[in-house]
Amino acid sequence: MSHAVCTATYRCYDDKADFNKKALGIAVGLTVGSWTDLPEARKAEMEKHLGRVVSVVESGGTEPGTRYADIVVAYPDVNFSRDLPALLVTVFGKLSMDGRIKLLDLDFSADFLSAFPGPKFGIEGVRGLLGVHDRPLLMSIFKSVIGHDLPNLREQFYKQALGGVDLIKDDEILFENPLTPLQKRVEACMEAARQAEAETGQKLLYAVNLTGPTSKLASQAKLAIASGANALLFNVLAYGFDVLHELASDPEINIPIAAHPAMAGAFYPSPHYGISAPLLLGKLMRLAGADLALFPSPYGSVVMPREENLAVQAALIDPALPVRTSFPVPSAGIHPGLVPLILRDFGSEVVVNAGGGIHGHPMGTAAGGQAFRQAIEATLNNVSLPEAAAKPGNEALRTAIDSWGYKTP
Ligand code: 1AE
Repeated sequence: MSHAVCTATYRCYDDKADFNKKALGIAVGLTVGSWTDLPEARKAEMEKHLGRVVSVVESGGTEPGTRYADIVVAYPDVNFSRDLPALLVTVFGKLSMDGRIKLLDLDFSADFLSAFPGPKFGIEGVRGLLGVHDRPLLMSIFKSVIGHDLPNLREQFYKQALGGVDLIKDDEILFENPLTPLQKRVEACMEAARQAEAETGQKLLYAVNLTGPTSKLASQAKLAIASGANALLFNVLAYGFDVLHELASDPEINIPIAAHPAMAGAFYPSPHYGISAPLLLGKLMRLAGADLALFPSPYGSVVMPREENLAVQAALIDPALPVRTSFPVPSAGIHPGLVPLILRDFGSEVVVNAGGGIHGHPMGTAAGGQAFRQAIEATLNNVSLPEAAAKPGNEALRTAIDSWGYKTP
């Protein structure tokens, strides 16, 4: 009789190991513990709990450190509850500390997936809230937030909003603090958003950083909403995927959640250890309910290889996963001169996101946003950035590319 399973794909490096034996050790060791020593009657009872090796594909050379195998193991659903902590501890709990092994991917049974509503808004929902359907979105990140008071933050917000951005997010290092407490921060920033909208006619979402002890997060989120918040930022990896899942599943938290990747570097960059970027920052973020998922780009200051980056994007929008898509937000060190590369790689379903690339604009913060919007418009119209920058009215873009340069795809 076949049972529902979730499968894990690992890459295991070892110069000498018998990889088939290693795979069997994982499948048995992480499920029933031991198999051959069991009496026949017990084997029959335990069969439904037994992990199975699906495949072992060996690769690499004879040079030391290059021999590896990709191992796929199926884990019976009956062994774990329908939550990510249970699945992650099953497939990569103790194993994550046992030699050079990296978790590359997870595939979930339909029954396991049924416990996950995924993002409440996703790409379409976020676009719907903003009323923008025909271009990539633009997000601006607050910079210089610690030690600033409310009037200062409000002014920064207003200038960002005047630049034509669609979203503004808190910096991830802005926590609950006496100068700009959550409720007052939301009230001040949303007031600035209304003031800017009266001038620009443009709606925007403000993703306020949801912080503090886990037990208070849901009530803080509801307080933010009651104060007028229309989006949240959340440092998912510091809290765990299950916390995002709880927040995203709460019917009263009915605003988009942007997932920040802080701490992800502790998990994905090694070829030998941790969890792959597409799984960590793509599939799991989406399953747990991220409406927008931030991750490093291949072009900016914190760099992820392009192939890996596109695999993160693919996981966020893969139609095979039966939940809404998450907006890909390649980030860190982005400036207007990189827009053609971002749009080449991500198409239109992307949020262009910048902090320093907006606030550091020589003509000021509002011009920083305008330069990005001009770069996006030019690229969508197949106009090169230097050509667009030479046009009347595009001084902001001209100054940006004079400052930071530009890249042609
Ligand atoms: C990968 C996350 C990027 C981020 O949160 C951030 O603050 C970027 O700032 P800039 O654009 O590098 O200044």
